[in-house]
Amino acid sequence: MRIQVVNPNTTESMTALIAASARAVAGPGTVVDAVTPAMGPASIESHYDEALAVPGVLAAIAEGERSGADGHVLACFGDPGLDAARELATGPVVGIAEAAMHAATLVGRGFSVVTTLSRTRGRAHDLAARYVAAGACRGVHACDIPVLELETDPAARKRVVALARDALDRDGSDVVVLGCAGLAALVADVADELGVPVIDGVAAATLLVQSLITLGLRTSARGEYARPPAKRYTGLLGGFTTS
Ligand code: 5HY
Repeated sequence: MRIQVVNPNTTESMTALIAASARAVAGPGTVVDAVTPAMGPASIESHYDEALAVPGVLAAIAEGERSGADGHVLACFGDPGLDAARELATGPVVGIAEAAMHAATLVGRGFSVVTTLSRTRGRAHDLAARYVAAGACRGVHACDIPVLELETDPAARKRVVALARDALDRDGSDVVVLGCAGLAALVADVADELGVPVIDGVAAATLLVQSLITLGLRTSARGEYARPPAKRYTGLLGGFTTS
């Protein structure tokens, strides 16, 4: 099977990190195609970034469909464009926040999210309210390291571990969810230091899509996720016109 893993931001080094996390868990019969959108923000740290990431994500989903992808992962913790992507896809589409939060509820009673900028905490709470039962997400905490500095900041690892430890104590939680695709490389460090399940959404989403495909499950084309109605789009979005 072929799983397309879309990095919704346009930073190639993050796409490479995401690809490594996905390929580390994918089964022997699974090919992971990691892609960077042709347009969009260098990183996603605000509602504005998230909105402007969606056209590039949808173009990547459409291209993946044309090239035979059996399913898709949206590898940004805001799950940008998830529902619209499901309207374009035949196979399953899973966001990394969605997968990580669901996985967290299967291995603990309450989880804490550790993410990047404080301003994105509200989005994580909104997604938790959509994906999991009330009370499952006990708190969202930000290390306030910009997404693109996670790879270069020598203090990132230490700060993320300390924040996760503090989050577990303050929230009374027993699982940590890493709230950024760029944190995937720290999953083992945080788990070893804290001795609790730590979940990287890239790996969780890759295996969830792989499992759904193995089960023969595709996105339902009946009702809300049916293909969008034919529409003319103008200006910069002219290329999205559907017939
Ligand atoms: C991500 N931004 O996973 C999110 C992290 C965030 O460019 N990739 C990004 O803070 O929402």
